[in-house]
Amino acid sequence: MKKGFVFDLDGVITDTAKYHFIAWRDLAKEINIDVDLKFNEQLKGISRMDSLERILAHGGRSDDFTPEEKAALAEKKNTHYVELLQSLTPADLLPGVHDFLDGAQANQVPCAIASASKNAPFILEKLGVADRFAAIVDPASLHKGKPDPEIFVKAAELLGFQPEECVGFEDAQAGLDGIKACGMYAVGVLSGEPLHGADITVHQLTELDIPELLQK
Ligand code: B16
Ligand code: MG
Repeated sequence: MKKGFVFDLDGVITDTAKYHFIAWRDLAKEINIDVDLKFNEQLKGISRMDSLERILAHGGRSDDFTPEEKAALAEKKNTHYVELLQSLTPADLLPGVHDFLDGAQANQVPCAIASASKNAPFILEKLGVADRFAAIVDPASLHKGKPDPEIFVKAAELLGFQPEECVGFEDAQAGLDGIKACGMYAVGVLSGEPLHGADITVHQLTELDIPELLQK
């Protein structure tokens, strides 16, 4: 019997990947690196600094910047990203999310957020669902990013459960690998790219029956 739900944010609760893309693309352009939508796929679920490192490697510029310059580049991207986030409203919840969170509440299943994003609390406020989550893992408190399972173990712990007692929801392969590595039941949320290793995949949370899911 499952007792808690652990959600990724970007790609599961809302689609912020499009804003990350615009902000990274514009930043990369300034340093003469081209980032397209296909490349952007591999940044999903990856932390801000790791995303920057991947972009620099992609452009063959890994050794061209000091740590201070890299921090400034990441900060610049984030400032642009946060500007883009200002337009978020509850209408930006992905289809079925609102009803699913209602269902979780009705079934007395506490929910947590396991997102690599340091902007998660702000995004949840803008979406009007911050009060639906009993816990939000602070990514700054982690030693390793996804695909390491640490963030999911921490989310379960904050809910007061073992990872095996939780269901994890992810749209990115890195996150899904983390969920499986700690023994959580994994729901893969498909958004184009195939996902490997999920216990079940859906296109929208509306496809799931909560009482049935809790029996897994
Ligand atoms: P920030 P998730 C991730 O969110 C995004 O998918 C990834 O593209 C981003 O780099 C990361 O958050 C960090 O975000 O720059 O806002 O701290 O999928 O783990 O919810
Ligand atoms: Mg995601």
